[in-house]
Amino acid sequence: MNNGLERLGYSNWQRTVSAENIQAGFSVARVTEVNKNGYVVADGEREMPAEPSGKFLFNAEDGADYPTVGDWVVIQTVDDHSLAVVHTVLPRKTLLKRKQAGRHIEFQLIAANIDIGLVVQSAQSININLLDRYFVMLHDGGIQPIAVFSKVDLLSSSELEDLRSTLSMRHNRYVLISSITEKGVEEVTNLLEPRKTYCLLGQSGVGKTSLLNCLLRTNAFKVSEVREKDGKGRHTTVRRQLICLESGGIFIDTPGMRELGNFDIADGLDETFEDLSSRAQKCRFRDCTHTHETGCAVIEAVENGDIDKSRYENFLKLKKESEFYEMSYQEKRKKEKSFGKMVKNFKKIKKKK
Ligand SMILES: Nc1nc2c(ncn2[C@@H]2O[C@H](COP(=O)(O)OP(=O)(O)OP(=O)(O)O)[C@@H](O)[C@H]2O)c(=O)[nH]1
Ligand SMILES: [Mg+2]
Ligand SMILES: [Zn+2]
Repeated sequence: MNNGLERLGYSNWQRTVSAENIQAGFSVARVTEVNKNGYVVADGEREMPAEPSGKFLFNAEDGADYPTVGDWVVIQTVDDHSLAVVHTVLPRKTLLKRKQAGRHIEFQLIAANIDIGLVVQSAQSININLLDRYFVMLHDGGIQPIAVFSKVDLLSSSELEDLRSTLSMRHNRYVLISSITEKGVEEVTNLLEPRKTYCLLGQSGVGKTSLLNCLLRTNAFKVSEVREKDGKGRHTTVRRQLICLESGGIFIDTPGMRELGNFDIADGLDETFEDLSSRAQKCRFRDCTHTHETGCAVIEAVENGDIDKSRYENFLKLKKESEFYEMSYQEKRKKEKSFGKMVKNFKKIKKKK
């Protein structure tokens, strides 16, 4: 195997699971970019545009079959390496996707073969519940999450202290950074492991690309102001791209997501809310929903202040949502109305308390 592929993150695991898919005359490459015209792949020596073979297109059944950034693919190069034809997407170690609501439940692929997800939020407007959603999504996909709070240069020292104490109530791993003063950037650099793939996630304008530029020590990638008035701020990063750092870490920058969409998250829930799920084992009833039951160890912990109330509420919300999306589309349609009612009732109960 060539060293170039290793530098792009080709691991022993990948090599083992891919062996039977690679025939003589074909080679392996990684998808480094998805843009509106197609793909770009890298084989460790060169980068080239790529397109799926006719057979590939014929066999692809849904969106998840197509290559996404971070994928390892089997290619054949043509015209003296000026183009790669993609024949197969190799088995994925992890896949980051979100569900799009619609007639059929469809997935939008975000990136593949990510080891660590960096969820970026501006320290000025932290949304812990949204952060929990990202963590659940990442855990569910077998990806290790780290929270990055950016733009700390915009906080006063007392605001920074408040932020630290809010975060101490949570169980998330986090870093505070500023791409302007470079505070915390070294901490991020020290976290990075060579040949591991990192993905920058988070809403538009939070400073994902700015952080990447800091890590790269360049201004290679375009960043721009958020349009404050309507909060819409065009997406500056419009392609998903994979970039290798000198330190050996591999980064995928993504366009900001305005919404996370809905996702199937049962497994990720337990990991993200490990403090709650470990208590839940002490509930009197095995099928305890932790909403009203007597002998519920979770409610008890919330009441005596061991578990943050808003954290508990977000857990319940995400749990309901995950159960809801496990149902088939037909069932979903039927239950849509009663689900709405349920949420309303839940809110009423909360108000009464
Ligand atoms: N004060 C301050 N501004 C920052 C910092 N990081 C980024 N910004 C600014 O925030 C704006 C958006 O930054 P980007 O890096 O383009 O944000 P992004 O998350 O990549 O946005 P999309 O590509 O649209 O998803 C730019 O004007 C940056 O200069 C920071 O640490 N401090
Ligand atoms: Mg960007
Ligand atoms: Zn319980």
